Amino acid sequence: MTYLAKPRLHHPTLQRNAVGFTRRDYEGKISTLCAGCGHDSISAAIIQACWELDIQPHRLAKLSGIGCSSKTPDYFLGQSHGFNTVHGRMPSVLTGANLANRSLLYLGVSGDGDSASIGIGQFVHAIRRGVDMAYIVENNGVYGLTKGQFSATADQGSVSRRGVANTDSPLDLVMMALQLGATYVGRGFSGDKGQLVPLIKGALTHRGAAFIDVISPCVAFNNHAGSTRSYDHVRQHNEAVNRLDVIPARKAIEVEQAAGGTLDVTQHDGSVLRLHRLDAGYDPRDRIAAMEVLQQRQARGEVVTGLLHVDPAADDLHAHLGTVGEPLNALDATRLCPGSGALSAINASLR
Ligand SMILES: Cc1ncc(C[n+]2csc(CCOP(=O)(O)OP(=O)(O)O)c2C)c(N)n1
Ligand code: SF4
Ligand SMILES: [Mg+2]
Repeated sequence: MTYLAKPRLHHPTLQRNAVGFTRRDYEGKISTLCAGCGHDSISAAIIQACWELDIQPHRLAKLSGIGCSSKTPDYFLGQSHGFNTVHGRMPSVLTGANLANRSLLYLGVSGDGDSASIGIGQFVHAIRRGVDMAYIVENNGVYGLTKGQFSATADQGSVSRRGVANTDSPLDLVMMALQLGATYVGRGFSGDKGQLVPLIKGALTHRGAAFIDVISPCVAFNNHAGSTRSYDHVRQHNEAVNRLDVIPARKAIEVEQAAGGTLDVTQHDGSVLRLHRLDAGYDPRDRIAAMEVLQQRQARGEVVTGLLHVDPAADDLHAHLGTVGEPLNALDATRLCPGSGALSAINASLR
C-alpha cells in the first residue's frame, strides 16, 4: 500500500538543520517491507545522513533497480529527484543522469540480486569509470522480492530456509569494487546505525565512485540458523577495522588535532574523514594492503566492516572526459551546438 502518505504535519519544535529542514522532511512514504527487514534501517540511516549533511532535498537524485531494496527510495527523500529503473540497470541510468547534470548528488540504491546478478556488468562499468555517486547495495544474500532464491553474493555452504546448502562461490562486491578502482569503499551492517550513518555521509561527500556494501538481513527468507546473512551471524562475526566521523567542509577548519589512534583524511570538498582505528595496522589509503587484509580475514569467516578504502585525491568521470563544468540544461544553444565549423575542425583533426 505504497499510496499511503504520511501525515505532513510537523511538531513545531522539531530540530531543523542549517538549511531549515527537519528529519521528517527527508522521509518518504510509509514502508511496505516486512517488519524487521534490514533495508528499513538503511533507509533510516540515509535520512539521518542527509539531514546531518544539510543537503537540500532537491539537490539529490536517488536511483534504483528492482527488488525490495530497490523499492526503498520510495520510503526516504520524498522531496528529491527519483528514478526507479529496470532490474539491474540503475548504474547506466545514473551515469547518464550524472553526465547530463553534474550539479546534483547521486545516490544509487540496489540489491545483491540487482547488482551482482542481472546488473553485474552495469555495476562493474559504473565503478571502473569513476562515476561520481554513492552506490549502496543492500546485501541480504537472497532475492527477497521473488521469495528468497540464493543470490550471487550468498556464501558457499550458507543454508537456505528449507535446509539446502548453497554450492556456488560468492561474488564479493567489496573486493570487486576495490579491484575495479572505486575510490571510496565501505562495508556496513544494517543493525549498526552508528557505523552506517557516517559511512553514508562519507560516500555522499566523496568525489568519485563511492561504494558501500551493507549487510541487511532478510527476515522472511534468510535469517535462520545456518545462514551467513542472519542478524545473529553478522553480530557474532562483525569485525570493524575502524570507526568513522565525517566533519563537513564548513566545520573542517575548526576541527581539533587528531588524537592518537586516529587518522584524518581530507577530501576534495574540504570535508575531513576522521578514522578511529580499531585495527592499528589497517590503512584504508593503501588499496592493495586493504585487499590483502580483507581476503585473509574473510577466509577466517569474519565479516569485515568499516571504511575499507579511500583515495582522497580521487577524480571522477567528468574529470576523465574533460566535460563542460555546467549542467547541460544550463548551456545555451550556441554552446550546445557550436556549429558546422567546429565539427569540420574536429573532423579535420582526425584525418
Ligand atoms: C528483467 C527481470 N528479471 C527478473 C525479474 C524478477 N526479479 C525481481 S526482483 C529480483 C531480485 C531482487 O533481488 P535483490 O536485488 O537482492 O533485492 P532484494 O529483494 O533481496 O532486496 C528478481 C530476480 C525482474 N523483475 N526483471
Ligand atoms: S522479503 Fe526479505 S528483503 Fe523483502 S521486505 Fe521482506 S525481509 Fe525485506
Ligand atoms: Mg537481495
